[in-house]
Amino acid sequence: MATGQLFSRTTQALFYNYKPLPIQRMLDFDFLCGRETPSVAGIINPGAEGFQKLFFGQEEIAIPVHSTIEAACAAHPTVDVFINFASFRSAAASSMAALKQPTIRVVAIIAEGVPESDTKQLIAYARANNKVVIGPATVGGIQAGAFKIGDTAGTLDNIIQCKLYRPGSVGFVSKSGGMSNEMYNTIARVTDGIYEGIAIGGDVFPGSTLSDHVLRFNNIPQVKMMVVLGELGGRDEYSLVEALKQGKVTKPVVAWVSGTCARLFKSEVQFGHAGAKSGGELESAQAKNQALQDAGAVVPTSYEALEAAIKETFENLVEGGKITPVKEVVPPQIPEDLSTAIKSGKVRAPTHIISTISDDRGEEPRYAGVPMSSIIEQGYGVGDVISLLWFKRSLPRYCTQFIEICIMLCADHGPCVSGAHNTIVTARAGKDLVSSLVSGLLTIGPRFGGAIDDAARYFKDAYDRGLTPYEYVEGMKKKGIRVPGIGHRIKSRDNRDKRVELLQKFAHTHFPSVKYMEYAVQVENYTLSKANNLVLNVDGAIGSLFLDLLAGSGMFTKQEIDEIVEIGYLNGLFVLARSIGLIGHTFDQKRLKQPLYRHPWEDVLYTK
Ligand code: Q5B
Repeated sequence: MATGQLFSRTTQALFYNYKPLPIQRMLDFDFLCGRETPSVAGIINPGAEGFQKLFFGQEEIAIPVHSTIEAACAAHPTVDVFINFASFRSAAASSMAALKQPTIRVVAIIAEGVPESDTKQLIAYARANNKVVIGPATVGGIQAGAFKIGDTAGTLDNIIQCKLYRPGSVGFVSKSGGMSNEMYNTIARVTDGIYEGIAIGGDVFPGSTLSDHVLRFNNIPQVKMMVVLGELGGRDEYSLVEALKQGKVTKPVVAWVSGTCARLFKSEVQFGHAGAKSGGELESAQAKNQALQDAGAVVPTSYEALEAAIKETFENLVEGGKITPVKEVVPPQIPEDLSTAIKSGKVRAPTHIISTISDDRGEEPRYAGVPMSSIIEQGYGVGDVISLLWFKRSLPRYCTQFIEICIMLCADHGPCVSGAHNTIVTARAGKDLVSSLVSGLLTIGPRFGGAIDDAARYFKDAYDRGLTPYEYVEGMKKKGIRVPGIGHRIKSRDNRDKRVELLQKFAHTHFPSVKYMEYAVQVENYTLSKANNLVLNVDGAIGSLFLDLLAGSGMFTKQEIDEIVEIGYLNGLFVLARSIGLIGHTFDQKRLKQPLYRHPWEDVLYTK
């Protein structure tokens, strides 16, 4: 293993697998330490590329996302740390790929459950190539005031409490990540704090060992003493014992091997980590503690006494002039996330959107308060769903049936109408479904299909004001406005529109009143006296009948009816209905493999 510093205030890492939380925690730590550059230079998200927005202090930054380890390393040649958040299934392969990159020096593997045979290969490769593996099954490590791996040291509050935003004099190494959090706290209480802390992970074969890190700390001038937290099981601690005996460790070491309670159990005990099981006597916590003490480490009598032992060792170094405790600094305040602040009730923020018709936040979506399961279980139809989402209420069955009839009758009117023509031409130009659909929809307007709202507006105004059909039609003529809902290209007195007849028949049977429709028929009688094709068309029939529905159902106030007419809800019926046909025309053209449409020259009058 390389000796000396693993990290610095300028170290940058590549983060494997997109995990927003630990990355944000690293960036928040950077800000707390006053780093100038973010410690995460790039993210590797297999198969995805682009940028991820995250916060660096108060500022939003875009971190590049790469789809492969090779691409990420090529794009960030100065990055030498690889933080691997892959699952146990892919952690070994991705770690090996990272180790093989010439620029990568340190690989931290977070996953638990990496096969031991795979880890052994990683260790062998790292040793042979002078690289460092931290983990697997680790939270990572931290160099106080400089660089932090993923979730190491927990929340920002904990990091501040443990003074990890600035370097102290203690090098700490432990097997357990959870216990290292506890120890950061203990060490901050009784010393000037951590210089560097590493959790090597609880597997039987850790990528780097306790003694690897102690020997490395021994070479770092800023580290004045070491604290080691081992655990029962395995023989890792004995390599530290050897190093101590051989005089390779020149700085004071305070050590404790936890798991002394294992002897209270009658049979072999397996603790949380894969490697933490009581094996033979040599692997017991007692034996390892004794060996460490014999080799010269300061070993307390219990875990409870560890804090006092660290304190005493530190104070001796201060007294001996070997440590000048660091000057305290006040870390900057990390801006709180808006969502967290709102949750805690500290701030309020205005919303940017207001919505009243549906809600997808609960267990199931709701349309105007009605849960999806009721919609299905109670046999709601499309008309009911339209009632809920457009009118925000459940309408009586005859009303929703009327809506459904409108949708069915207007779904299509052959390939020759404006909308279908446009859709067909677009589909034949090779465009996709949505383009073909909207190109047809865009023709819906005052002349084609989109006269329903105006028909309702003008019929209502004329009827409510008591105008005779003559006064109404002639008044419109004076204003130069065609009567909306009247007239058709192919329908006439002698070739009535069947759709209009069907709508009228339904309304006569089910509606309490059809006064607006009857007025529209009187208007039609008058316009037919002018020209044969000035019939009440499908738009006029729907417009006038919807006025009857609104007024006669008793479900709407006068004010609400005025608003519906004023806003113009009713063209929506044609838009919705005709979308069905236009989609059909798109599929039809594609199915028939129709070529690009070109209008024939003979059908164009070329003139000057
Ligand atoms: N004249 C629909 O016109 C059409 C008059 C009028 C007073 C009128 C026309 C019109 C109002 C809008 C309307 C919905 C453009 C129609 C639909 C869906 C569809 C379509 C499909 C489907 C037809 C000849 C003479 C002129 C005009 C006069 C015409 N309409 N006067 N009020 N409303 N209607 N649209 O046949 O003296 O010669 O100058 O704008 O309700 O879109 O199937 O095709 O399901 O897809 O082209 O059913 O009526 O008649 O323009 O040559 O006019 O009649 O002023 O008089 P035409 P034009 P003059 S349903």
